[in-house]
Order: sequence, then structure tokens, then C-alpha cells
Amino acid sequence: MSQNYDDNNIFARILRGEIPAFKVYEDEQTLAFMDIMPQIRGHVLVIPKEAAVTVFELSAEASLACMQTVQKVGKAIVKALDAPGITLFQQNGAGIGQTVPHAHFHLLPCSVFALKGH
Ligand code: DGP
Repeated sequence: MSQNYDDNNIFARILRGEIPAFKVYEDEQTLAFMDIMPQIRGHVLVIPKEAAVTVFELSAEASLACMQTVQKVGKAIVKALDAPGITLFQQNGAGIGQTVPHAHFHLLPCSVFALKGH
């Protein structure tokens, strides 16, 4: 478990089934679900089951598992929405805007420049 990991963060609670989420994919090491505050229709989050606040603490195995899930889910989003592609981004550190202290990857079926705030 990474240092300073808060076991009660919202994604840890989703992983334990304490809070509902619209799940789109799950395997032994990862979970993908719809973002509750989508930047655009089809905004999905991929998270590791491993307890890590940022990617800096993520093990090599969990990192690989996350990327494999990003590939699977990203392709499925493109197909389902007939999207032109996927923007993949993720934030590490509350100081730059990470709001949930469990590592996560955002998948968005649009250009990053089409997002709110740009
Ligand atoms: P970030 O700002 O990069 O830490 O992104 C956190 C994302 O998590 C943000 O887009 C909103 C989403 N989110 C926060 N709470 C919940 C929740 O309870 N359920 C779901 N599905 N998404 C959440």
C-alpha cells in the first residue's frame, strides 16, 4: 500500500462495493466505471485495485494492468460512440487538481482541447 493512502477515499469505497458505480469493465486488477461528473458523454475512469494515491506509487504489474484495461475500454468507447479517438489523461497530486486520492485514468472520446476550461 502506498504511503498516506486513505482507505476511505471514494474509489476505495467503490472497489469495496460500499458506493454504487456504473461499471463498464472489471478484472482481477482493475475496474472501469462511468465518471459521475462527465466532461463529455462517454467519460470513463480506469482505476487499479491496488492501493496507490498516484502513478508514482503504482507497481509495474498494476501499471501494466491499467494500460491493458485502458486499451480494451478505450477501443470499446470508440466503437460504441463512433468516436474519432480517445484522450487519455490523469492527474497526480492535489496541488495540480487531483481530487480523488486513488490513482485513476480518464478516458474521453474527444480532443482534450474540446473540454470545459479550454
Ligand atoms: P481528478 O480530478 O483527476 O481526481 O478526477 C476525479 C474524477 O472522479 C472526477 O472527474 C469526478 C469523479 N468522481 C468523483 N467522485 C465520484 C464518484 O463517487 N463516482 C464516480 N463514478 N466518479 C466520481
